[in-house]
Amino acid sequence: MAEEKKLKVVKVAKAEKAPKVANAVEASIDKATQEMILRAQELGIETVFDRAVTMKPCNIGMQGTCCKNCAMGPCRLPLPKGGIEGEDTRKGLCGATANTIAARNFIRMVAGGAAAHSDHGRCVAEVFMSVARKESHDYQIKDPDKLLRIAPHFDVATTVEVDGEVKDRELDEIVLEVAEKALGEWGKAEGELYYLKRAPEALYEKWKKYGVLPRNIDREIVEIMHRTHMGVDQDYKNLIKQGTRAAIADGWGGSMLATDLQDVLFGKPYPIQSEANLGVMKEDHVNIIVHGHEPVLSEMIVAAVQSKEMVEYAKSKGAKGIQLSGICCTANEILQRHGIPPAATFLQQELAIITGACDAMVVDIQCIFQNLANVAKCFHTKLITTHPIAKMEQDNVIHIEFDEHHAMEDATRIVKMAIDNFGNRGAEVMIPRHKSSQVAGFGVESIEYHLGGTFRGTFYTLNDNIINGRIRGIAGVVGCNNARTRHNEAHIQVVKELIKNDVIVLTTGCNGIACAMEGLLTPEAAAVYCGPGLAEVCETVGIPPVLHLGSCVDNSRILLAATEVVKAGGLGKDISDLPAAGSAPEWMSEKAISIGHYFVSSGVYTIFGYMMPTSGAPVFHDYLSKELEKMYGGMWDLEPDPIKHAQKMIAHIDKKRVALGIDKARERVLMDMADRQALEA
Ligand code: SF4
Ligand code: MSK
Repeated sequence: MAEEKKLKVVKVAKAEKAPKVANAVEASIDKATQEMILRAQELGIETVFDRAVTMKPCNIGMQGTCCKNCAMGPCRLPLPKGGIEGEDTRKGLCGATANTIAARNFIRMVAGGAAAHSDHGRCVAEVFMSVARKESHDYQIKDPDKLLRIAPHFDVATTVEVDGEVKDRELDEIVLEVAEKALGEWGKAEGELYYLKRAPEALYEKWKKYGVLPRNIDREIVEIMHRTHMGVDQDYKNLIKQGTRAAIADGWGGSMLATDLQDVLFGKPYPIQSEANLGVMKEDHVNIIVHGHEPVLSEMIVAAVQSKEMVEYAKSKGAKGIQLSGICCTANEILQRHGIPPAATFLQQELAIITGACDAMVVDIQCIFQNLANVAKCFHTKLITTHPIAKMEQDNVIHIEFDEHHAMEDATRIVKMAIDNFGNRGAEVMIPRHKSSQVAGFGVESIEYHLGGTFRGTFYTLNDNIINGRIRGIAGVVGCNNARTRHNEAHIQVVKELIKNDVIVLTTGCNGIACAMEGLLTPEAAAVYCGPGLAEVCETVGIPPVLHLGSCVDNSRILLAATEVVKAGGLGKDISDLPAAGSAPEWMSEKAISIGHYFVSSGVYTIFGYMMPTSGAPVFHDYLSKELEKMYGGMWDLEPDPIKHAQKMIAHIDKKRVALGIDKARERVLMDMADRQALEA
């Protein structure tokens, strides 16, 4: 009924004036997305792609120079046409300069991103604590090995001396002590974050020298909100210093804690085969889609859909089974650990419902369009919010608040609701046939295993191949889609250009899903898309040229992988010495800014596509690149053109190869320990 009503309304509207809609081919490079944009338009259902045509962004906001931090504003300081000549006299009512305003806005974005990642981490730490206290019976410690790996970083002993004999400590004791220390990271009164010492020593010393060692996670975020309040910090250098401290608290704190504790609870990822794109949905199955970021509930949903009871129940309702898939980083979490296929990137979320085959979409936190509720109204889809901090105002949205104390019960209720809804589908289901195979599930440990082997158990082989030039360098390409740019185009062009030039790519987030949709996450892709050196390494070891490391919080895995490369030797003493670069070609979220800034502060050349929200304050904008590079060795850069973007990364990688004296090494040189020591000296 709802669909009929909607269609009628649109027909009337069309007769009066055809609404402006997106051109499907210009909106996305992906065939499934193009088909579904046209399908949505045929049904008269508006999507983000159409709204991007009808609503233009604010130019001054894009430049980062609109301040609304008090009721005397908003004060808008656009860059004059032709740029600034002479002194920059622009100021807000209070006298705030363009640099102050842009820096305040920028670090508020860092605060937003760091808060999102870290609050996610806090939720995981709370579940971890409930497991440690044996208050939650649906979760267990699945990966004691990972627990033992992280415990020493919290100064938690894993052995104990009894009568002069060293014995393994009880696991329960270790879990509880790690849980207490981990939870303390959000609000401890003294000291600094434990994990900072996991960084290369040279990097830790830089942070210390510049006074940016985070004290606790919450404090750094709160301090940003204080400093950016009207009339407080009015020096862009001092403002960005606090932005740096909060970003480090995200990357080496909240995000890294989220990743580690999730690995301990749910198991660390190992390479696993799967598929990607809307074509993973099945017409004759109950389709449940989980969307958002936290794996705490989705882990339970994975268990529930695989239970014999639920599968039988689905069959009793006429379905052949249950197809679980994901969107955004909840998808990446369950992909990495269970091989559950991602159905969609960020920009395809509405399209998943428009297939008409989504029986339930279960959302948790972050990157969820409120318009999902409007789209769901046109279909039978149950849209279920599950998190107390993320509800929707529309009356068709069901809220089932998830609680770790009865996790399996909540998950089963949700799965049952989806099964009961299977019979309510309308006649017109259209699932695009497109999907691709992928091998995902990489992490620091599995890279170590694949590229180092069990004998060495380190990153030596990777380093050797970088030193001998088969692998030119390492790139972290991550981040969102943005409806202001053609969906997936920059992601794919940047990655293809990098691997063509022998740069191995580590991916997370929606870039990972985009690469999977394009078929770049298979070992076979090496022969098709890579330069000869990288192709040879991938073929020998049997890995894809693009390694999927997981979700947004798993960018912390990239930091640790880079640290392992430093430790393995031969490539300098710090992350900033490595032939490495970071990129977010289609970024959109505040989390991307926080990630970008902790990459930069960790010594990584980091380039964004689309735009930087600092361009209206040229002095501050320059400071983010030139001055930060002098301090931390990493810098911000911007390049919207994907090929030039990748080329800038390669130029940086080559610059580092020259500095390391490995620029001429294109022939394979087998290094023995003496060679390595000579290089390290
Ligand atoms: Fe304007 Fe200053 Fe108020 Fe910002 S804080 S809105 S620049 S008066
Ligand atoms: S989901 S933050 S759109 S990567 Fe992590 Fe994708 Fe960006 Fe959300």
